[in-house]
Amino acid sequence: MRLSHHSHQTPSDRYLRYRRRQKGYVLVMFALLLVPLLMVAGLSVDVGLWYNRASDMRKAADAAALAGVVWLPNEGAATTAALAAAERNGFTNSGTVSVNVTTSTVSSRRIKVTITDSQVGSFFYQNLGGRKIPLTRTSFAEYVLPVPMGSPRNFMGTGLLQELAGTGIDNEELFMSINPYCTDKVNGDRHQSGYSGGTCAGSVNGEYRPAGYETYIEVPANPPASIDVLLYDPRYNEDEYNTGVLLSNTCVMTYPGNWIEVQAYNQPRRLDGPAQYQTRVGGSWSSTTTLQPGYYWNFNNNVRYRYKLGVETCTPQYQMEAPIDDYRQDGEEPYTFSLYGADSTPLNDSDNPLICTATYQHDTAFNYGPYLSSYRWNKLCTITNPQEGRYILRSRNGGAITSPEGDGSNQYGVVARYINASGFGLCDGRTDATCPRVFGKESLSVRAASTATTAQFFLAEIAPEHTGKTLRLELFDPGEGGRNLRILRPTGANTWTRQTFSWSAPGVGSGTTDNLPVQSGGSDRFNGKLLTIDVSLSGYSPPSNNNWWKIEYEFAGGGVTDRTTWAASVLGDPIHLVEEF
Ligand SMILES: [Ca+2]
Ligand SMILES: [Ca+2]
Ligand SMILES: [Ca+2]
Ligand SMILES: [Ca+2]
Repeated sequence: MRLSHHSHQTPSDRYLRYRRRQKGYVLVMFALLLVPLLMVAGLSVDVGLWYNRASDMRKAADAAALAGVVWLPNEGAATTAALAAAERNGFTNSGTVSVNVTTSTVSSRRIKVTITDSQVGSFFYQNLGGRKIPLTRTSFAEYVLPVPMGSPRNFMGTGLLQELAGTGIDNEELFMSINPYCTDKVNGDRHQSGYSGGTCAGSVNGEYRPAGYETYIEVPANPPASIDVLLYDPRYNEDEYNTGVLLSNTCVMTYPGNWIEVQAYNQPRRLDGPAQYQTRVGGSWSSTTTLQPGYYWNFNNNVRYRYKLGVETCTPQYQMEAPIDDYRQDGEEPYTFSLYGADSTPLNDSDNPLICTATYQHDTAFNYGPYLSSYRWNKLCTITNPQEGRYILRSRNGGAITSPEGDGSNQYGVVARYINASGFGLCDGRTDATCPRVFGKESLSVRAASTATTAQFFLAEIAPEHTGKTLRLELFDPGEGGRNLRILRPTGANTWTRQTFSWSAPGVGSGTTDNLPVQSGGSDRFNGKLLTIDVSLSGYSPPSNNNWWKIEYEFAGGGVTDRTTWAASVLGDPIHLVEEF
């Protein structure tokens, strides 16, 4: 009996035959698909290569944009720095690669870097008839500068001098100010008080800054001349200074000239200069009096006079110039002012070269005035051949306990004046592009002093590129003796309006308002306290000719006075990549 072939097959045999058929099929299919498979594999390698190349280009463009943007608005320097950064990351303008740097028309602080490689290579695609492909990557970066504070002009802290000097500029009614090291922090100096809780007593002030406060002198492009850096009363001294407005001149004159005797009665004489004058009494001449120049109608033969011929020695009498410093206790603290140059690392303020430094003792002589109706001026130094960029003025107290321990506040001011300027050489950066602006860098220690019941002070410059962000103000120890505090935003060249803000102060409270009372139950709410104010800049669009915000104090009566430290910042990274512009 012949069994069918199939009847002898086991399941295992069938499987093996099936596998043989399949193996052949796979081999055929593999052969058929080999070329497309290789193409796909090759393409995926190419895509990987292109991806890596694009990623490298992106990183280089980002790095170049970030490196270049800090140099704006100096486009030449920005381009140089951006190209150097691109080169460090492997991309230079050569062969098929181009690196292109342009600036924004929207903001002077934005940059665009485009890196293009027109011939990105291929391993497989090209061999199969494809071409090399072009790749382009673009990065945008923005540099948000520290918020300028305190002044839009080339001076800050001149207090009450402007109107005295007849400049036509309203008094600032604001002095820059640094308290002696031992003055209790509760008196308003956030970063130069050594202690909190007493006169060099209590706890160490953890916010003390050994370098002091920083003021920028911002030199514009193509400055027309060297710049004198002038300090108004930098020394700490409560003495009146006995110069100022000339009241009279008491002169001692030497008279070697001959006496002229009058020979007749009622002889008119014209005296062309001061003259000594005597009358005859009996056989001798009387004591001497002085006659001023002018007509004398009734000389007679009992008088004689003579003109001076020698040098006139005069003792001028001046109006005493009132001090601007405040004392509770005389500590004769020295104060040091140091000026650092603009340099090639604008992001790093710690490496700028020292140009000049001076330490003022309580009795250091003034050496520059009269200027702006005051003799209380010292010239720190002259910036010769100034460069575009920000110079840094650091000012600080002695930084050590004095004996006796100084307790008060040292008021001062700063002017940056072109040496060839006419008149007082004052200017406003809002209307004068050549004005070397003087302003506080992020933090400003001041003494407000106004005779008005309500007074406004320049607080901070908030440029339009901050739109959509949050302005943070920190006011330390604001408003003792006052009634209300307000923040004003610009609405025109010389107009402002109240801004609603949210506020908080530890141990005091928080809220939202456009008019913040600084008193509560007869006591000062913010004495020794840090008041933090946040302002939404959503939709912020300042007038083109005025980006300056103000702070307004309303006092119940008398003048506005406040020793305080302000800070302003826009929340967010100072330098960052942006989507586009
Ligand atoms: Ca206080
Ligand atoms: Ca630097
Ligand atoms: Ca002073
Ligand atoms: Ca205060």
